[in-house]
Amino acid sequence: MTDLIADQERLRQLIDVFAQLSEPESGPGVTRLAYTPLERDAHEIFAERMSALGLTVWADAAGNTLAERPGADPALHAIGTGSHLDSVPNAGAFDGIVGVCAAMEAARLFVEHDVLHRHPLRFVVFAAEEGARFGQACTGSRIAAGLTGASELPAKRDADGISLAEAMTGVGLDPAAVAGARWRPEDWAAFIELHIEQGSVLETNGVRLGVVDSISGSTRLLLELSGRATHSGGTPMHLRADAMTAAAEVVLAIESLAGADNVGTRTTVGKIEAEPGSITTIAGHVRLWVDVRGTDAQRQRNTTREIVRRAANICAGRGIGFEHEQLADTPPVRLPDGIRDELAACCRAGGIEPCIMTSGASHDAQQINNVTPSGMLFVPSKAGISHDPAEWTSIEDVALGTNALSAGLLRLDEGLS
Ligand code: HGY
Ligand code: MN
Ligand code: MN
Repeated sequence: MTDLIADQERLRQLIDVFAQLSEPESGPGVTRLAYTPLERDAHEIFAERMSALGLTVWADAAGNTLAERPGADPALHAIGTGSHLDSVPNAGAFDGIVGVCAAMEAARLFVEHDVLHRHPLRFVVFAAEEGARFGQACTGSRIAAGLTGASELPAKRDADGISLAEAMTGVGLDPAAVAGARWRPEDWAAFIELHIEQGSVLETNGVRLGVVDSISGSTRLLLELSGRATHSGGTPMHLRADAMTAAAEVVLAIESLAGADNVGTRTTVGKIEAEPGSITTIAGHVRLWVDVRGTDAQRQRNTTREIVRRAANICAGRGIGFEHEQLADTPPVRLPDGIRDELAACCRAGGIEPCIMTSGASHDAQQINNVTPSGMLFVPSKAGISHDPAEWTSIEDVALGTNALSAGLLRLDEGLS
């Protein structure tokens, strides 16, 4: 790794600045959802700090914020790095934030040390990476990659019925203009992202840096089960159309489809809503949100199909109505060996043999890899916890990841034409 050493105290302060931006009265941890004023405030902090370093800063119609430091050879295409600043509800303070803070620290080091680089370097904050609010993950980077267009934005709605398009308009963006936010492959040479692992492989193996060679795909479903709401005391057991007990059987069937072999297919029902939600009324309507992850595209599709088939059969057997909607679908991706090997060499140059690994979580780099060759660096997550206030990574590991990131940018700058 170059002699550019990240400043741990600066990183700690920056992480704390973003961690303060959380919805009031939203409970423990950080809640800064996609396309909310708080997410825009976080992008504004990034923009101000990058402008203060003398970088050119702009935001696109998707709400992605980019900062560029020109290279010595303007004919060369940009090398980018970055991540996201939105969170799931009651999140930790590191998911996405670490990649943005590391990019900001790398930019600062390059400016303060007057580092020369040939390619333009772009530091990026993607909007709306989390799928928690609208079901679709990575909206900002999917728009940049041309995978999500303006026509899809009005249909995706949050729990309050607000559409993606309305939420974007509500924070001053123009959803109708997102085609203009699409990245042109010819403008880019590579993209790399630093992220917390959100699993426990690094910690379990005592390795402080990971290099990602593949990223799991994810499919998200909404299942609607319709029974009959009626009195819980007056209705004998054999005369019920109980949507809740049907849902319980469906949830366990979904879990069983991930299989004991755990080779990379993971199924989760993390959210359930029952109506009318009264202790003395049998549930007449239940909604389940399903998350299917897979490292094998065919198996991910088969698992999703089988979930729908099993759920329909269970409901039919119980006299319960069944409908389903696919909310999102992203295939797994294998990241290019060339970028992977360059990042691994950076880790080794810094004295660390990295763990070459799969990401169970989805990431912006997964989408951006459709535009330009992309790679990822991981730093450990304590006890593998993420999407929870207990999510934590040591500032020493954040700094180590930042050093690998800045070295990676300069190594790619040297090696790419
Ligand atoms: O859900 C995910 O995999 C990521 O945290 N967006
Ligand atoms: Mn993330
Ligand atoms: Mn996340």
